[in-house]
Amino acid sequence: KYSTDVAIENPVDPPVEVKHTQLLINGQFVDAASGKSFPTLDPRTGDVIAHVAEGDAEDINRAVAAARKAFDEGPWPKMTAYERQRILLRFADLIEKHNDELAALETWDNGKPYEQSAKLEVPMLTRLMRYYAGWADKIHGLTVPADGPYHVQTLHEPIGVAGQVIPWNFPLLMFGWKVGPALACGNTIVLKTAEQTPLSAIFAANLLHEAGLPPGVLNVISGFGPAAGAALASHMDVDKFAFTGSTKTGQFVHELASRSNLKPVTSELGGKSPFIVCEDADIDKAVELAHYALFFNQGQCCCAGSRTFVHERVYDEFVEKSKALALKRAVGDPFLEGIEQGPQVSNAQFEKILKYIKSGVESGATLEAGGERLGNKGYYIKPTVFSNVKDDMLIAKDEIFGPVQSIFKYKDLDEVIRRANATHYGLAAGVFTENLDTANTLTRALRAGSVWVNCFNIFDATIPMGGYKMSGHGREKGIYSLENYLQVKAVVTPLKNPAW
Ligand code: TXE
Repeated sequence: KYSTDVAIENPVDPPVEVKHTQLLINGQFVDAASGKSFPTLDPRTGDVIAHVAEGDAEDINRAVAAARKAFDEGPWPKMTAYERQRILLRFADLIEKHNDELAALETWDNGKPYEQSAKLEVPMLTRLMRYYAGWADKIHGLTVPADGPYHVQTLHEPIGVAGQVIPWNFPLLMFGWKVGPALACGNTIVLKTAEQTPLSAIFAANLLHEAGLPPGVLNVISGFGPAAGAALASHMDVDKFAFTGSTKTGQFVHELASRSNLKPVTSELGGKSPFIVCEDADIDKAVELAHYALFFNQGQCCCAGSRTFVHERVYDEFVEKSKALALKRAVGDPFLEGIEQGPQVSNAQFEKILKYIKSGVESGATLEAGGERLGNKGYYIKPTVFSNVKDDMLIAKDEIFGPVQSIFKYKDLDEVIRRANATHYGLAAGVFTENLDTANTLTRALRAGSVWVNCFNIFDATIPMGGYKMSGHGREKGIYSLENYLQVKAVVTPLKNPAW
């Protein structure tokens, strides 16, 4: 069953030291203007890992001024695209070199399995940086065949100073998704990390300077949302804002951005993604993928397959097998080998999830597995499975963001399409069938930014990701992410001799 022994009561020593805890402004590590700091906690114990400088509006002002200067006076936007590309490539090499150190910081601060950080996420960050380095010298405008005696061309220019606020569930990947396209396009940046997980991004930003990034191009502020994040979203000198976090905060920052200087906003917000298992699906594979779709990263994924819809003919078998898989999941100290699930990121998230589990039981869903904390220390929760979940229950509607799988029963395709789409969210969906027509019908009918067929959680650097409806605006990764960081300028000049 769960790996409760030594692993939770006696946490192992993380194989890394914390080197950087200050703000990074204009290429220098500095304290917060207020002199304040806040503790970042180890989710395995609730103990303090380190005290980190606590940036607020004044530090945001300092960082924006540095980014403004680096943009307006250069050298960054004025360097050749090839020079920018080479810095990003050197950065990727440095990430690779420091893979294990970055992975250990990520796991210590966030609680995710070290193997996941070291073998999947840090390598994905390296890959992302090489991907965006590749774009740096391939961004250019068009020649336009306008009516009249004019030569018309478009210039694709960087938008300016980008403000970026990232969450705690994938601190390094969110850093990469935001910083990569902004830098490739020649922008400068002020990035605010999440207060739960400030450590890995400061380390990565320092490597980027080691790779040759000029001062002021990337400024990193640790701090809280209302003080630092809101100041960034509403700053008059910030030209573009990008946000990943909750839908509620997303609505707020969209408002701040528009009320200040109408800066464009891209946002990646919550989700309640359907995972649809048809009667002809390969059941064992679907059970495994549905489990992975929900439990990956302790269930703390914006695109988690948190509504598992299963056809009535295979429902009982599916529930039995899902329960068995959840009971087998290896939960424990994330630094130990073979651990699949660590603690939730914080006490607030831990409490929120336990409240949802209680509400699931009270509203009449069947608790098949888990349903309570694991051990007496830290923020561990047993992998939880509910069957007989009804659409009007709270656990069916709200984003739980934890290791809680909800399994629903359906009869036919039209019904499941209607129910899958009956949500304010629209981030992702999974479709499990061997029938091409069924797959085509579902992929077209589902209102979601990503539809994975017979697979899930495929996050390649080239694949765009983003939401329909209240899951956000715009796309990250892939070619589509570049337009978030570019202005298009139309340049029109008269032709002296239009015949030629
Ligand atoms: O989110 P917040 P929280 C969802 C998930 C989770 C819930 C709450 O359901 O349980 O949100 O998490 C910054 N102005 N997601 O409270 O508050 C904050 O400092 C500007 C889904 O952590 O949205 C952090 O950097 N910024 C999600 C970031 O916003 C503000 C990932 C996210 O915090 C701010 C995380 C403000 N007023 C949570 N207030 C996903 N889409 O992957 C906070 N922030």
